[in-house]
Amino acid sequence: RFQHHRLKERIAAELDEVRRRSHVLTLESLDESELVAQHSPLMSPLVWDLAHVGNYEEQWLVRASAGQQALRPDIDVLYDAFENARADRVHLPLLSPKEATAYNADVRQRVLDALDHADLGAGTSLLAGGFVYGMVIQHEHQHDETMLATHQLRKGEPVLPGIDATAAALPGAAPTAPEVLIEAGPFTMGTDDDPWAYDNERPAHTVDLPAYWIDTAAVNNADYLLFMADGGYDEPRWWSTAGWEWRTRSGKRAPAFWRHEAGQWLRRRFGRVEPVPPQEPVQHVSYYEAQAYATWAGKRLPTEAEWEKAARYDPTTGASHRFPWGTHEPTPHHANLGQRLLRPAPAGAFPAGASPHGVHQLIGDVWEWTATEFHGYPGFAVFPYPEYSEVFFNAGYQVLRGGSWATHPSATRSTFRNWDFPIRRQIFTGFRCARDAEPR
Ligand code: AVJ
Ligand code: FE
Repeated sequence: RFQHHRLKERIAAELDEVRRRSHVLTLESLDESELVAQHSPLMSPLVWDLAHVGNYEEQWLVRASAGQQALRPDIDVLYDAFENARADRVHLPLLSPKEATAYNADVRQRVLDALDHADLGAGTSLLAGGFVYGMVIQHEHQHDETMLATHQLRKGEPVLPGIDATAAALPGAAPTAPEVLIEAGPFTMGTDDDPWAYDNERPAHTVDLPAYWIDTAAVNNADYLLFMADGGYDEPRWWSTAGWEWRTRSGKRAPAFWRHEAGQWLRRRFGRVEPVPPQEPVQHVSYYEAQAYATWAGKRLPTEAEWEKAARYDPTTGASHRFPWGTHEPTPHHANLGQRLLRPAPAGAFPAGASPHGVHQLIGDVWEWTATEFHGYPGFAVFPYPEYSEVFFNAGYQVLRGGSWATHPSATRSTFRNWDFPIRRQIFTGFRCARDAEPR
């Protein structure tokens, strides 16, 4: 009982925290005309995300869990992501920012009332261990990261608090070795017992990998500029067939949001134009650009299993942990998460977050492209609905791992799987390289 009391307090605090962040990204930073505008055909109007997270919360915590009637059955269809493509949402009769805020508050009040009486005991129900609350909290955090991508695509003056903070407070020594060897052998991938893990992270299963090398840091802007200076964008031999097709069709020759001016590379970050910082991990590159860089460097992208082994396997005990550093919840010493800095940090800034093998910053900073297409693990079972994961399996999505500086600590871990199309660049994604230990 005491345990559940603590869990409920944590759930209520996390619900409150995520809503505050959603409000910073909407009501507190932009006026109504910008909230209802389409900043990019890739993204929803921000006011859609705002009411969508409330509608999702209502469906799962008010209706499915507490068994109550729908507050606004008429709006479900507007906020169903499968009914309306992102580019079309601006044309729907959406709730205004004021209406969305009132609706969300109404939902939240019912959720907090129901939480008081909820039985979070054992069993396989939605409520067991607080799973469905974790699902809803993580969902809103994921939309907060999506809303931040909308802010990045938005034209205009900076509006986000913290945009002028520098990364200078994060020195940290660069990792001593550029890459480490992960010995051949089995490890436990995925999880059976992580209380907030999504269905796609389950079940735990043994994967036996040959030995491989993996970089201790993500590829940084200085590295990436060498690839560009070496004509990387003009050499089909570095690119996959699909990648070269994308490169020629799109005409892209640099990461998104970069521009070359008066002999130097600048980037636009949330409306602020600044020189590209050489030591920061490169971000806003497509899977195809990541692949081409890796090939040019004589390496390749890690598979998803290689990434996860590097991020959680402890060779001295044989155990797989929730985080590279072990089981401790992420703190600001472990990783660059949670939109504290609005940018990735240089290599070595989080020595306390390194893995037992000495691989740095696997969690936080930038999502990392892997060489694996999103799929279900052996023994996968839908829980609680197929539209979260299953409908995206084997459908041309590439797995992303680790979380970015924009990801909240409760919405990532070493088993967490994200996915997107290989051409996408608005997300906060970079990559690290790997290579075989034995010639194939
Ligand atoms: C896991 C980030 C790919 O945003 O499409 C949000 C998360 N699912 N609402 C997405 C999600 C339903 C999902 N990603
Ligand atoms: Fe959603």
